[in-house]
Amino acid sequence: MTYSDDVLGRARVASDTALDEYYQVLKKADAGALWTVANDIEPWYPQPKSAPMLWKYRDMRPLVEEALGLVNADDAGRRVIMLVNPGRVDASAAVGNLYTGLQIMGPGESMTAHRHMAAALRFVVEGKGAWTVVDGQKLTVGPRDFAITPSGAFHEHGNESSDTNVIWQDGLDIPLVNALDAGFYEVHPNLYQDVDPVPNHSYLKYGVGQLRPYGFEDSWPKRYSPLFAYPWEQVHDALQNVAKTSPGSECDGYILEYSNPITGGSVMPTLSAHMQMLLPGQATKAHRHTGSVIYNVAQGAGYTVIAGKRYDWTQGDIFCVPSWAWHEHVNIDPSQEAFLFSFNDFPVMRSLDFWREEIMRDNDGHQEISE
Ligand code: 1HN
Repeated sequence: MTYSDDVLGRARVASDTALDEYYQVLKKADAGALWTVANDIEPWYPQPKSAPMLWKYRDMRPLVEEALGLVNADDAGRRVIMLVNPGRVDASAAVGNLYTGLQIMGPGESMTAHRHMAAALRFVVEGKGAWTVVDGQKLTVGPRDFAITPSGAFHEHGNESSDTNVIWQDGLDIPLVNALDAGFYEVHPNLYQDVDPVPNHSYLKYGVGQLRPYGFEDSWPKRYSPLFAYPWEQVHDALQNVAKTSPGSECDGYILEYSNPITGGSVMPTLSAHMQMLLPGQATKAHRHTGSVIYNVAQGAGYTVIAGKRYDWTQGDIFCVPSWAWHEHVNIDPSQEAFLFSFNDFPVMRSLDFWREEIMRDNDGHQEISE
């Protein structure tokens, strides 16, 4: 494929008065001439409306805390500050078809249960005492833990600490669900779920790494993971271990996907998530792929070059990579690893056969940095 804009075989009808009048007539008939839009609606390669973005936690945290004093969580439904891409304001998307926000819960707060078509995931940024009840199972989550709230699963949550706020990042596929006009929403008929008396039930049953639950397959017909929460310590140890065994990925350092223990696949049909580790001083090579990614800096300091521009990050910062944008990561700390949590819509890309990836081979695999 070539990426030139001016070639035979592409729409190139010059405008004239007769045509302009004809276009007006078509418009009145709720119709249009394909050749006036063909090159835009069938680009040579993905042309996301989303820009690469970086939201610094030191800027966002005070704004999120301000909401605590301004709105009651249950009045708001959820007390969430969304991160909105300037190119995707209409869809409330942070990038592509992914939504993200920072949710704050004060000590002792709790919210009522609901469910919706959109799938959600959480990554805890700070605070102890957070819990969520998903499908009737209570999960307790702390900093850097990851949890899922699959499509159609009732969920409610709160903060049972007496003195600290909890801030977690929500990730949802809302823009995708809305693009497909498939959104449903339901408040729990009793406002709260009946809760399984065993906390962290899904972890006790399915969270045992290489020990595959035997004989439970038939009882889990759902397409999402039966394991709802993934503790940070395990992910951290697994990354340290895998780093002893191989040089890792040239574009991602050491990277693990949170997976469904029954299938080995992504945690949900529309969203997947990763944790990756960059060794002290490590610089990866650039690649680009279809699918959008939102990162949360779990630990460390460094920068990511996205589409030729450098974005410096430190713990708690959130940044995004639009589909098909070149990106490469650098850990600037010479003595400590950096950890990047991320989530993406790769399962959608793969299930529709839309997945494409390219590794940069020019310039020793690195982008020219423009600013
Ligand atoms: C939602 O249900 C939650 O349950 C958070 O915490 C953010 C954003 C859009 C739609 C539903 C939650 C959400 C959301």
